[in-house]
Amino acid sequence: MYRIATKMKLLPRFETEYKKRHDEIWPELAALLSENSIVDYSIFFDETTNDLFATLKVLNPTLLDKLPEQPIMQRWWAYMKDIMETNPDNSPVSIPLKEVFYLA
Ligand code: RM4
Repeated sequence: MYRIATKMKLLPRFETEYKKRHDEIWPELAALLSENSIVDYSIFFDETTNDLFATLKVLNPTLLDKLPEQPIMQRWWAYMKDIMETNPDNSPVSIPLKEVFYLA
């Protein structure tokens, strides 16, 4: 089991819309994430900076390598790009965070 944390950035004034889209997450995207061994996936919002803090657990990290090329993932990123900071391939700008403390 691997734990991963990343930071993404929401564009200003889209908190409600971002939450709405995730409240209505596509069942096929949720299934894709599960199939790729992602569990306990949360995203928190920092309203002072517009940072999104994502934390998730992965049972098999090698599965993550192929996730960006999956058509559902590509469609989701294209759908989300109007409200997040994104890379030229539509993936969200995602900064990996280093763990400095863990208490099981
Ligand atoms: C986020 C972002 C991530 C995706 C989650 C479900 O806004 O697009 O890449 O894994 O949604």
